Amino acid sequence: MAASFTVALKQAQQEISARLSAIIPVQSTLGQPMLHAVMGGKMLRGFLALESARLHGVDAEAALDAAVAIECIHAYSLVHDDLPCMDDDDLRRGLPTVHKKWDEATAVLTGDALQTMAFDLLADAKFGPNALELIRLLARAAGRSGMVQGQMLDIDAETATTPLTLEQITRLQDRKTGCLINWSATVGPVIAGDDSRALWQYATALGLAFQIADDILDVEGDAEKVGKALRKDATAGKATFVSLLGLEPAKQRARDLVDEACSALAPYGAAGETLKQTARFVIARDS
Ligand code: GRG
Repeated sequence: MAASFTVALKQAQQEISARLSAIIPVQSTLGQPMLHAVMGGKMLRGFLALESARLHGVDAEAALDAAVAIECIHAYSLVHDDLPCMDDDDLRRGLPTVHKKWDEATAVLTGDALQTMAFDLLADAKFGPNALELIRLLARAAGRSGMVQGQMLDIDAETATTPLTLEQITRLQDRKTGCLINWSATVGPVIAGDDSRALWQYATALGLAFQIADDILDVEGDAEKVGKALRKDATAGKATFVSLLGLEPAKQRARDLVDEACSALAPYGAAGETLKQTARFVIARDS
Protein backbone atom coordinates (compact mmCIF):
# COMPACT_ATOMS: atom_id res chain seq x y z
CA MET A 1 0.00 0.00 0.00
CA ALA A 2 1.41 3.41 -0.95
CA ALA A 3 2.81 5.14 2.14
CA SER A 4 1.20 8.48 1.24
CA PHE A 5 -2.25 6.85 1.20
CA THR A 6 -1.71 5.12 4.54
CA VAL A 7 -0.55 8.39 6.12
CA ALA A 8 -3.48 10.33 4.64
CA LEU A 9 -6.02 7.72 5.83
CA LYS A 10 -4.56 7.68 9.34
CA GLN A 11 -4.64 11.47 9.52
CA ALA A 12 -8.26 11.52 8.34
CA GLN A 13 -9.21 8.90 10.96
CA GLN A 14 -7.59 11.05 13.68
CA GLU A 15 -9.32 14.24 12.52
CA ILE A 16 -12.73 12.57 12.23
CA SER A 17 -12.33 10.86 15.63
CA ALA A 18 -11.29 14.11 17.32
CA ARG A 19 -14.32 15.93 15.91
CA LEU A 20 -16.63 13.08 17.00
CA SER A 21 -15.20 13.21 20.52
CA ALA A 22 -15.73 16.96 20.59
CA ILE A 23 -19.41 16.83 19.57
CA ILE A 24 -20.62 13.68 21.37
CA PRO A 25 -20.59 14.21 25.14
CA VAL A 26 -19.31 10.98 26.67
CA GLN A 27 -21.01 11.72 30.01
CA SER A 28 -24.52 11.55 28.51
CA THR A 29 -26.46 8.25 28.56
CA LEU A 30 -26.30 7.89 24.79
CA GLY A 31 -22.81 9.36 24.42
CA GLN A 32 -20.91 6.19 25.30
CA PRO A 33 -22.76 3.81 22.97
CA MET A 34 -22.69 6.42 20.19
CA LEU A 35 -18.91 6.77 20.48
CA HIS A 36 -18.52 3.00 20.76
CA ALA A 37 -20.49 2.62 17.52
CA VAL A 38 -18.82 5.33 15.48
CA MET A 39 -15.17 4.84 16.43
CA GLY A 40 -12.72 2.14 15.37
CA GLY A 41 -13.72 1.54 11.75
CA LYS A 42 -11.64 2.26 8.67
CA MET A 43 -13.57 5.52 8.13
CA LEU A 44 -13.35 4.97 4.41
CA ARG A 45 -16.52 6.92 3.66
CA GLY A 46 -15.31 9.86 5.74
CA PHE A 47 -11.96 9.71 3.97
CA LEU A 48 -13.67 9.75 0.56
CA ALA A 49 -15.67 12.80 1.64
CA LEU A 50 -12.50 14.64 2.74
CA GLU A 51 -10.68 13.82 -0.51
CA SER A 52 -13.66 14.80 -2.63
CA ALA A 53 -13.90 18.10 -0.74
CA ARG A 54 -10.17 18.72 -1.16
CA LEU A 55 -10.41 18.20 -4.93
CA HIS A 56 -13.11 20.87 -5.12
CA GLY A 57 -11.57 23.42 -2.75
CA VAL A 58 -14.23 23.04 -0.04
CA ASP A 59 -13.59 24.79 3.27
CA ALA A 60 -11.86 22.42 5.74
CA GLU A 61 -14.48 22.70 8.50
CA ALA A 62 -17.32 21.88 6.13
CA ALA A 63 -15.32 18.96 4.70
CA LEU A 64 -14.71 17.54 8.16
CA ASP A 65 -18.36 17.78 9.21
CA ALA A 66 -19.46 16.11 5.97
CA ALA A 67 -17.00 13.30 6.75
CA VAL A 68 -18.30 13.02 10.31
CA ALA A 69 -21.91 13.02 9.09
CA ILE A 70 -21.39 10.09 6.72
CA GLU A 71 -19.52 8.10 9.38
CA CYS A 72 -22.50 8.65 11.71
CA ILE A 73 -24.94 7.36 9.09
CA HIS A 74 -22.70 4.36 8.39
CA ALA A 75 -22.34 3.59 12.12
CA TYR A 76 -26.11 3.86 12.66
CA SER A 77 -26.69 1.34 9.86
CA LEU A 78 -24.22 -1.11 11.39
CA VAL A 79 -25.74 -0.80 14.90
CA HIS A 80 -29.21 -1.55 13.52
CA ASP A 81 -27.92 -4.24 11.16
CA ASP A 82 -26.33 -6.06 14.11
CA LEU A 83 -29.61 -6.22 16.09
CA PRO A 84 -31.21 -9.63 16.76
CA CYS A 85 -34.13 -8.73 14.44
CA MET A 86 -31.65 -8.25 11.57
CA ASP A 87 -28.25 -9.96 11.38
CA ASP A 88 -28.00 -10.80 15.08
CA ASP A 89 -24.26 -10.26 15.47
CA ASP A 90 -22.36 -10.26 18.76
CA LEU A 91 -19.18 -8.68 17.42
CA ARG A 92 -18.42 -5.65 15.31
CA ARG A 93 -14.85 -4.49 14.64
CA GLY A 94 -13.69 -7.14 17.09
CA LEU A 95 -15.73 -5.65 19.96
CA PRO A 96 -19.19 -6.43 21.38
CA THR A 97 -22.00 -4.91 19.33
CA VAL A 98 -24.00 -2.11 20.98
CA HIS A 99 -26.96 -4.34 21.91
CA LYS A 100 -24.57 -6.85 23.49
CA LYS A 101 -22.54 -4.28 25.45
CA TRP A 102 -25.70 -2.36 26.46
CA ASP A 103 -29.14 -3.62 25.39
CA GLU A 104 -31.47 -3.63 22.38
CA ALA A 105 -33.35 -0.46 23.29
CA THR A 106 -30.04 1.39 23.68
CA ALA A 107 -28.89 0.08 20.29
CA VAL A 108 -32.06 1.26 18.54
CA LEU A 109 -31.78 4.70 20.13
CA THR A 110 -28.03 4.94 19.47
CA GLY A 111 -28.65 4.34 15.78
CA ASP A 112 -31.48 6.88 15.75
CA ALA A 113 -29.33 9.47 17.51
CA LEU A 114 -26.40 8.97 15.14
CA GLN A 115 -28.63 9.27 12.10
CA THR A 116 -30.33 12.48 13.18
CA MET A 117 -27.03 14.00 14.31
CA ALA A 118 -25.69 13.58 10.78
CA PHE A 119 -28.45 15.76 9.33
CA ASP A 120 -28.07 18.27 12.15
CA LEU A 121 -24.37 18.66 11.26
CA LEU A 122 -25.15 19.32 7.61
CA ALA A 123 -27.84 21.91 8.34
CA ASP A 124 -25.22 24.56 9.01
CA ALA A 125 -24.32 27.83 7.36
CA LYS A 126 -20.77 26.60 6.71
CA PHE A 127 -22.14 24.43 3.87
CA GLY A 128 -23.26 27.51 1.97
CA PRO A 129 -25.99 27.65 -0.68
CA ASN A 130 -25.84 23.95 -1.57
CA ALA A 131 -26.51 22.62 1.96
CA LEU A 132 -30.10 21.73 1.15
CA GLU A 133 -29.04 19.69 -1.88
CA LEU A 134 -26.38 17.92 0.19
CA ILE A 135 -29.00 17.00 2.82
CA ARG A 136 -31.53 15.89 0.21
CA LEU A 137 -28.95 13.66 -1.48
CA LEU A 138 -27.97 12.10 1.86
CA ALA A 139 -31.61 11.43 2.77
CA ARG A 140 -32.03 9.69 -0.58
CA ALA A 141 -28.76 7.75 -0.31
CA ALA A 142 -29.56 6.52 3.20
CA GLY A 143 -33.31 6.13 3.02
CA ARG A 144 -36.03 4.25 1.20
CA SER A 145 -34.50 4.71 -2.24
CA GLY A 146 -30.98 3.90 -1.02
CA MET A 147 -29.45 1.98 1.87
CA VAL A 148 -32.71 1.15 3.67
CA GLN A 149 -34.14 -0.17 0.41
CA GLY A 150 -31.02 -2.30 -0.07
CA GLN A 151 -31.42 -3.72 3.42
CA MET A 152 -35.08 -4.52 2.70
CA LEU A 153 -34.16 -6.25 -0.57
CA ASP A 154 -31.60 -8.26 1.39
CA ILE A 155 -34.18 -9.31 3.97
CA ASP A 156 -36.67 -10.21 1.22
CA ALA A 157 -33.99 -12.34 -0.45
CA GLU A 158 -33.84 -14.54 2.65
CA THR A 159 -37.36 -15.83 2.05
CA ALA A 160 -37.19 -15.90 -1.76
CA THR A 161 -37.63 -19.34 -3.29
CA THR A 162 -34.75 -18.90 -5.74
CA PRO A 163 -31.33 -17.30 -5.16
CA LEU A 164 -30.83 -13.81 -6.55
CA THR A 165 -29.40 -13.33 -10.02
CA LEU A 166 -26.21 -11.34 -10.64
CA GLU A 167 -28.30 -8.39 -11.81
CA GLN A 168 -30.45 -8.50 -8.68
CA ILE A 169 -27.50 -8.78 -6.31
CA THR A 170 -25.76 -5.89 -8.09
CA ARG A 171 -28.85 -3.70 -7.61
CA LEU A 172 -29.21 -4.76 -3.97
CA GLN A 173 -25.59 -3.98 -3.16
CA ASP A 174 -25.70 -0.72 -5.08
CA ARG A 175 -28.48 0.40 -2.72
CA LYS A 176 -27.14 -1.18 0.46
CA THR A 177 -23.53 -0.02 0.34
CA GLY A 178 -23.05 1.83 -2.94
CA CYS A 179 -25.35 4.77 -2.24
CA LEU A 180 -23.42 5.98 0.83
CA ILE A 181 -20.12 5.58 -1.03
CA ASN A 182 -21.52 7.67 -3.91
CA TRP A 183 -22.65 10.40 -1.53
CA SER A 184 -19.25 10.46 0.19
CA ALA A 185 -17.26 10.72 -3.03
CA THR A 186 -19.43 13.49 -4.49
CA VAL A 187 -19.56 15.74 -1.42
CA GLY A 188 -16.92 18.09 -2.88
CA PRO A 189 -18.62 18.98 -6.17
CA VAL A 190 -22.06 19.11 -4.53
CA ILE A 191 -20.95 21.64 -1.89
CA ALA A 192 -18.95 23.63 -4.45
CA GLY A 193 -21.75 23.52 -7.03
CA ASP A 194 -19.44 21.79 -9.54
CA ASP A 195 -20.02 18.89 -11.94
CA SER A 196 -20.08 15.64 -9.93
CA ARG A 197 -20.21 13.17 -12.84
CA ALA A 198 -16.57 12.02 -12.78
CA LEU A 199 -16.63 11.33 -9.04
CA TRP A 200 -20.05 9.67 -9.34
CA GLN A 201 -18.66 7.31 -11.97
CA TYR A 202 -15.59 6.65 -9.78
CA ALA A 203 -17.75 5.90 -6.74
CA THR A 204 -20.15 3.62 -8.59
CA ALA A 205 -17.30 1.36 -9.72
CA LEU A 206 -15.62 1.64 -6.31
CA GLY A 207 -18.80 0.69 -4.41
CA LEU A 208 -19.25 -2.47 -6.42
CA ALA A 209 -15.56 -3.38 -6.07
CA PHE A 210 -15.93 -2.80 -2.30
CA GLN A 211 -18.82 -5.23 -2.07
CA ILE A 212 -17.14 -7.90 -4.20
CA ALA A 213 -14.05 -7.56 -1.96
CA ASP A 214 -16.33 -7.94 1.07
CA ASP A 215 -17.77 -11.18 -0.32
CA ILE A 216 -14.24 -12.44 -1.02
CA LEU A 217 -13.22 -11.58 2.57
CA ASP A 218 -16.18 -13.62 3.82
CA VAL A 219 -14.73 -16.65 2.07
CA GLU A 220 -11.01 -16.08 2.44
CA GLY A 221 -10.69 -13.56 5.27
CA ASP A 222 -9.33 -14.04 8.73
CA ALA A 223 -12.36 -13.93 11.09
CA GLU A 224 -10.26 -12.15 13.74
CA LYS A 225 -9.41 -9.32 11.35
CA VAL A 226 -12.86 -9.09 9.81
CA GLY A 227 -13.90 -8.54 13.44
CA LYS A 228 -16.89 -10.82 13.57
CA ALA A 229 -17.84 -14.35 12.75
CA LEU A 230 -17.52 -14.61 8.99
CA ARG A 231 -20.96 -13.76 7.73
CA LYS A 232 -23.64 -16.32 7.31
CA ASP A 233 -24.14 -15.40 3.62
CA ALA A 234 -21.00 -17.27 2.70
CA THR A 235 -22.26 -20.51 4.20
CA ALA A 236 -26.07 -20.24 4.09
CA GLY A 237 -26.53 -20.73 0.36
CA LYS A 238 -27.30 -17.03 -0.07
CA ALA A 239 -26.24 -15.58 -3.41
CA THR A 240 -23.07 -13.47 -3.27
CA PHE A 241 -20.73 -12.23 -6.01
CA VAL A 242 -18.43 -15.12 -5.17
CA SER A 243 -21.16 -17.77 -5.31
CA LEU A 244 -22.48 -16.37 -8.59
CA LEU A 245 -19.21 -15.62 -10.38
CA GLY A 246 -16.74 -18.01 -8.72
CA LEU A 247 -13.77 -16.87 -6.62
CA GLU A 248 -11.19 -16.09 -9.33
CA PRO A 249 -13.63 -14.35 -11.73
CA ALA A 250 -14.91 -12.31 -8.75
CA LYS A 251 -11.34 -11.18 -8.00
CA GLN A 252 -10.84 -10.27 -11.66
CA ARG A 253 -14.12 -8.33 -11.72
CA ALA A 254 -13.03 -6.38 -8.64
CA ARG A 255 -9.69 -5.53 -10.31
CA ASP A 256 -11.49 -4.41 -13.50
CA LEU A 257 -13.80 -2.19 -11.46
CA VAL A 258 -10.81 -0.57 -9.75
CA ASP A 259 -9.31 0.18 -13.18
CA GLU A 260 -12.67 1.66 -14.22
CA ALA A 261 -12.78 3.78 -11.05
CA CYS A 262 -9.24 5.06 -11.68
CA SER A 263 -10.01 5.92 -15.32
CA ALA A 264 -12.98 8.02 -14.21
CA LEU A 265 -10.54 10.25 -12.30
CA ALA A 266 -8.80 11.40 -15.50
CA PRO A 267 -10.19 14.97 -15.27
CA TYR A 268 -8.38 15.43 -11.93
CA GLY A 269 -4.93 14.52 -13.28
CA ALA A 270 -2.28 14.05 -10.59
CA ALA A 271 -4.62 15.47 -7.92
CA GLY A 272 -6.69 12.27 -8.20
CA GLU A 273 -3.81 10.00 -7.14
CA THR A 274 -4.99 9.53 -3.52
CA LEU A 275 -8.44 8.42 -4.70
CA LYS A 276 -6.77 5.95 -7.07
CA GLN A 277 -4.82 4.54 -4.13
CA THR A 278 -8.08 4.38 -2.16
CA ALA A 279 -9.62 2.23 -4.88
CA ARG A 280 -6.63 -0.13 -4.81
CA PHE A 281 -6.86 -0.30 -1.02
CA VAL A 282 -10.54 -1.26 -1.16
CA ILE A 283 -9.79 -4.57 -2.87
CA ALA A 284 -6.52 -5.25 -1.02
CA ARG A 285 -7.82 -4.66 2.56
CA ASP A 286 -7.94 -7.50 5.07
CA SER A 287 -10.94 -6.28 7.11
C1 GRG B 1 -30.05 -1.41 9.11
C2 GRG B 1 -30.94 0.50 7.71
C3 GRG B 1 -29.96 -0.55 7.91
C4 GRG B 1 -29.03 -0.73 6.97
C5 GRG B 1 -27.95 -1.68 7.10
C6 GRG B 1 -24.87 -1.24 5.34
C7 GRG B 1 -25.85 -2.14 5.95
C8 GRG B 1 -27.27 -1.81 5.78
C9 GRG B 1 -25.50 -3.21 6.64
C10 GRG B 1 -24.12 -3.63 6.87
C11 GRG B 1 -23.98 -5.08 6.65
C12 GRG B 1 -22.70 -5.35 6.05
C13 GRG B 1 -21.65 -5.86 6.98
C14 GRG B 1 -22.52 -5.11 4.74
C15 GRG B 1 -21.26 -5.37 4.06
C16 GRG B 1 -20.59 -4.14 3.58
C17 GRG B 1 -20.30 -3.22 4.69
C18 GRG B 1 -21.15 -2.04 4.77
C19 GRG B 1 -19.29 -3.48 5.50
C20 GRG B 1 -18.88 -2.60 6.59
O1 GRG B 1 -18.26 -1.44 6.07
P1 GRG B 1 -16.72 -1.14 6.33
O2 GRG B 1 -15.88 -2.29 5.89
O3 GRG B 1 -16.75 -1.11 7.93
O4 GRG B 1 -16.39 0.18 5.75
P2 GRG B 1 -15.87 -0.30 8.98
O5 GRG B 1 -15.91 -1.16 10.21
O6 GRG B 1 -14.47 -0.14 8.46
O7 GRG B 1 -16.58 0.99 9.18
